[in-house]
Amino acid sequence: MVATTAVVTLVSQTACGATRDLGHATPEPTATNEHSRLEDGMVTVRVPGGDFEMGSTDAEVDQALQLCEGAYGDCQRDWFEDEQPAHTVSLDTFRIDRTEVTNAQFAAFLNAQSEAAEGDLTWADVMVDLNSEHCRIERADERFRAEEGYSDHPAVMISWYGAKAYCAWAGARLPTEAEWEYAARGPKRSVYPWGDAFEGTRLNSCDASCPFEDWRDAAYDDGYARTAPVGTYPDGASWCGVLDMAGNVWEWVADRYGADYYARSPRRNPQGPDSGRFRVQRGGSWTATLRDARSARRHRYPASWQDHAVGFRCAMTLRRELAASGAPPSDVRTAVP
Ligand SMILES: [Ca+2]
Ligand SMILES: [Ca+2]
Repeated sequence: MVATTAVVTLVSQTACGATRDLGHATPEPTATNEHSRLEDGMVTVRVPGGDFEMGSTDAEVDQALQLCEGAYGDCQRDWFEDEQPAHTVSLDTFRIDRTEVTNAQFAAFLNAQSEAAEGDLTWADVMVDLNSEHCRIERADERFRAEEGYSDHPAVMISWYGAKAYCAWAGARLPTEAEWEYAARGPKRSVYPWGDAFEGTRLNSCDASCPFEDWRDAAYDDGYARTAPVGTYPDGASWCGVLDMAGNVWEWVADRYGADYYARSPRRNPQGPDSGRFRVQRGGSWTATLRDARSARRHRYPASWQDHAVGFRCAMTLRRELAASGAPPSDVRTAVP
């Protein structure tokens, strides 16, 4: 394990939402920094805290249903009703990874672990299914490495436990469900990270080349039948420059899934229900289409699930917020500025 936590190097400065015209309502520009995390080289983006309406209104659920009916037929309104009620959430400033975690990064994490056994399983087996044909991390000479040509593709076949352990190793944590949605939609609540209309060239979804004939969208060619290298679609950036929030791979977040949680969620920094065997994923993937790429869409699997369309990214608490939370001074000193 790496003892140093959250030490970052300043690599560039941009104005949040000010460097690109996405054709949708962009919040007032707020100064932000992009940092490269020492532990894994991941670029993180500062997301300024604030209030936003999380989830979907009745009208937005109706729109989601119409969208689904138009694309597929036979859709049900209750598929989207766990996005209700829309409710105000107040978030502290945080950092989130600009892209999904890659095979090369996850392989480096595995190489840093000791090989403690968990019954018949190694610790690596608990985190990632290396035997799956979909897993592009291989083992050679007692080392883990990305398969040739897949270093910069998102890591998949990772359980929620693997995602959580990776983020801890990197001096970070999984984003909460509220943080994820805020980083994707912003205070103006766009339907997709780039705006309110689906555009199949701004993400890697189940396009014309997708192997799933029953639901692929032949209207678009996004260039990838399966996963794409992270950051392939800069035009799909969210309001604060976060990439791949729609498509490529679904992303584990920290929260347990609660279909009715939005009705009782605390306003400030909600963390999800205290119990429940499912954890949430967000954002759709290369196996999914416009229905699942909506940034309010919620998906869930058991925490041990390992899937060819599910990966993750990490988030980080800032020093100022840690100090306000009453964290030990040692934690605060090593947090991100
Ligand atoms: Ca695709
Ligand atoms: Ca994604």
